[in-house]
Amino acid sequence: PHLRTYAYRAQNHPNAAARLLLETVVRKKSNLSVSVDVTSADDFLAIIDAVGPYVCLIKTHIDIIEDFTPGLIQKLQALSQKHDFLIFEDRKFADIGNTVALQYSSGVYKIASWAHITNAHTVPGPSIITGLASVGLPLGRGLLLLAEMSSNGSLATGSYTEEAARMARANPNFVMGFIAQRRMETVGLTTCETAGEDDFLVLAPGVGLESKGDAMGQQYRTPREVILKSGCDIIIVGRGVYGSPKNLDIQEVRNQAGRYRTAGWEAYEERVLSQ
Ligand code: UP6
Repeated sequence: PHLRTYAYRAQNHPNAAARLLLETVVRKKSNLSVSVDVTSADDFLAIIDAVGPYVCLIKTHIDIIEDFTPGLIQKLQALSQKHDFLIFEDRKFADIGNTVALQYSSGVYKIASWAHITNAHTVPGPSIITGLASVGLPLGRGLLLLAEMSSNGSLATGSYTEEAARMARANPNFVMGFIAQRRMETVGLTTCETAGEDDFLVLAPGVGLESKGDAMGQQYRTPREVILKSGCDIIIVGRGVYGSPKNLDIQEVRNQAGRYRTAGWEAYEERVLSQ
């Protein structure tokens, strides 16, 4: 699927949130998702307003905001309308089906009511998908499975990654793709199986143009390595765009978002043309 255009894939995807995301990518010529990992609501909104024109998707960790109020979600949704992007809450669910259904629908954050996309670890097994789908599928939401992680020493490798790929293939209506570092179509297939027609989007974190990593095990690759060489679909960039939240320079945030958007899009065009 990654050899096809985003526009073609938008027309054929079985998941509603994936279709919306691919349509947004095409409209905005952007495969950039900015991860807004700051703890103040004002900084959160200022960064999103600045990068909004350059992104297809804003990724949140809503539980790190110190001064969260439900009004923040209304402001986030207003920015999503203003700038035409989707919202991905990077919740990384990891419990039994009944518990994740409650965590997804209820509590302070009511994630399912505003996040088009969320994600889950596969460690509990397929029942985590059943639990989340019971809430998200009727709302037209999409789920990403964490098949790999960008951090050094990650245990999500080998047969764990293969099982994640199989779990997605068994649930292609709600599972729209993966958090991973490469394509997953052929991962975990037995020798007599061939890759099906399923189109799973691969969203890749661990992307930076300058730095190779941080002091806590994060590892970065360039947009070109991620999109062109590894065949991923969306680059997720956090600190590469906004630097240190301690000295936010909004004009610089805007410039960096533009720079990552261009790098991601040129790598995609090169990928499509190379076929
Ligand atoms: N993230 C990773 N690696 C993964 C999965 N998720 O970095 O395998 C998330 C982090 C963070 C963002 O939780 O929100 O992506 C990366 O931020 P950074 O670009 O500032 O390193």
